[in-house]
Amino acid sequence: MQISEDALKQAYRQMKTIRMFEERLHDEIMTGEIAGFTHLYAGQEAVAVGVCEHLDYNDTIASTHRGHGHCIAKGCDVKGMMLEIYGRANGICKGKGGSMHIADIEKGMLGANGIVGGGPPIVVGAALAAKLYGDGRLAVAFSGDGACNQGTTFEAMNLAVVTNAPAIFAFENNHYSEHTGVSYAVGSEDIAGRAESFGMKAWRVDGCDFFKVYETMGEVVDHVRAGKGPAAVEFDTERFFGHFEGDPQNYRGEGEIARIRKERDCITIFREHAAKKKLVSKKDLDAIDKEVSDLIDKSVEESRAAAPPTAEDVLTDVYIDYI
Ligand SMILES: Cc1ncc(C[n+]2csc(CCOP(=O)(O)OP(=O)(O)O)c2C)c(N)n1
Repeated sequence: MQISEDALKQAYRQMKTIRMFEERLHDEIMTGEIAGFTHLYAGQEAVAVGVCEHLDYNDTIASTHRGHGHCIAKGCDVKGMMLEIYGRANGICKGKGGSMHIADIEKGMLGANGIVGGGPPIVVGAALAAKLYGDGRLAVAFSGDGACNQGTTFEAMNLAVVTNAPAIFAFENNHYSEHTGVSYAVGSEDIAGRAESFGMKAWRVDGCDFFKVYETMGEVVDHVRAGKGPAAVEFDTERFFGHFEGDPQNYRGEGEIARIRKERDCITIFREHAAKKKLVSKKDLDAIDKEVSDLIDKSVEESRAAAPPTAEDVLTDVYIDYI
């Protein structure tokens, strides 16, 4: 696998930013200062980063209700995101989207989405536009194991195949849809196999290992950019927090969270692999931790001090013009 030391450091920086952003949010939400629903992505960082490291600035992604990781991995401004989650007027969506609806069209981040299964149709539209313009862009839909059961996802996969659209369906199988286990909710449990049955090539990979995700995504992106049609990847991953903040997680097995945090933490796996193969020094990784921690501290400080939108602001940005 070809990846430079700088690119590895950047990938680690992104994963660590997602982790610290979310751990901090987990604490800050308890203060009552943040309104609305928040779904944390922590545990799944290797997927967002391993996918987005292969994307160009002009490629597009669509996210889910668990969108912070995808936004950060696609290059959205971290302070702007924190301001947004605090509902501030200078947030990335002027404080009107909150945690679940962060979008940054400039960065190719077409939006987090409160509608489960909402991303795949959007991404097929973006992929078809890219095909029409012939500009070589591709589009990625992140979806959960729950979203793989939605009719919108089936229709999107079928349309992508029949139109040979440059779309990638990235299924993050974290084993739960809200509080329902995948063994109960997903018939056959073979999500990649479902995608294959629509006529596209599909891969399965351990989503907790950045190196495996990165390597697999290299093949997937090459396949799609070469015009060989859409593709799907099923990532076996883990959700460290509850479905939403405040979820008591009674449905999880005894010791399950402690076990996945010990054995399946993508940050630990990254550090161990980097040390074993002598890819990046511990000193450099520790320096990144410090840099990210300072950024998160500042973003929370600024968000607390910033002003919310005014009553008049409610009437602006109701519609937007994409052209
Ligand atoms: C169309 C629709 N149906 C139901 C819901 C309620 N809902 C919100 S999140 C969720 C579970 C999604 O599970 P999954 O796709 O596996 O994503 P994860 O939460 O595991 O990241 C459901 C059913 C919704 N938001 N939209």
